[in-house]
Amino acid sequence: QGSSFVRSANFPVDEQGRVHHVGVKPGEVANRIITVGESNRAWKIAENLDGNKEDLIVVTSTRGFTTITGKFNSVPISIISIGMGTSMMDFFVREVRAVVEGPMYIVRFGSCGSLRGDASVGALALASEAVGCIRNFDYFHSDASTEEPYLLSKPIPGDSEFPNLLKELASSEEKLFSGLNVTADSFYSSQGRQTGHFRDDNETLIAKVHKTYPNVLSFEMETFQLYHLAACSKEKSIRAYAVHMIFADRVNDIFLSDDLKHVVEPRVGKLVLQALSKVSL
Ligand code: R1P
Repeated sequence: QGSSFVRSANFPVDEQGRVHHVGVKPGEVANRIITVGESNRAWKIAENLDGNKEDLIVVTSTRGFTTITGKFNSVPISIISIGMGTSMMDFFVREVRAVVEGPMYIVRFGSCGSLRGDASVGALALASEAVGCIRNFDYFHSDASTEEPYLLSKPIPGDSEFPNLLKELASSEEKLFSGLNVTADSFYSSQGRQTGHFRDDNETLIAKVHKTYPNVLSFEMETFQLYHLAACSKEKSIRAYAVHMIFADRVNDIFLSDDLKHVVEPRVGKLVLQALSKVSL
């Protein structure tokens, strides 16, 4: 005997109103959200929430999303880990928008590579604006292609309220840099990494990025999708910003040590919570 509940193919939710991939339903997500890549990072930030772990609403989905909702200094906040890439950001923003009422403020707290020699590992890269960088599949279709192997979009700005609050609240310990973020559709080819095994034709990509956008600061894999969807949200119901810990110094070829990560991540996670709890909604 099947259930009489009919699930729409257009925007599937289950009998309880849970969205198909993130797995949350109305009432389980706050209007202020910190999104991260790793569930470990989400739990570290959640340690700062009011009360005990048992007071939190926690939803884990089989598609790799973890949502933790509670309060920080009595302000409702959700921390959501989404994994990696623009597809996961798209699932997250669209499905969570569908279950939250009213205006939303989404802050991505991620990691990135730095394209500026003075902004090295352990520092913070604020994404004042973001562009998309995609592998141009048609270029690789034929050897005689006249196309460019990688395409860069136009920039989209982040909201200004969160970074101003973050700068006000940050201690002198934080090394803050602000600049353009490039959101790539691969950790490897479209971030100019040389890996062998595949034809990537990306040897000049980083130089092209610098030439096109002299204020470039960071490379990562989600922020442009977040800024793009915020800009396309009807009645501008979503405002968004991204702050990244620099894990990879691409200029000097240095990767963050685990020891430094374990110091920076919880410290900045708390700072992000403090700033997000103060944004106007
Ligand atoms: C790649 O290692 C991942 O790390 C960065 C990239 O954007 C990509 O998701 O961000 P997160 O640390 O937030 O996952």
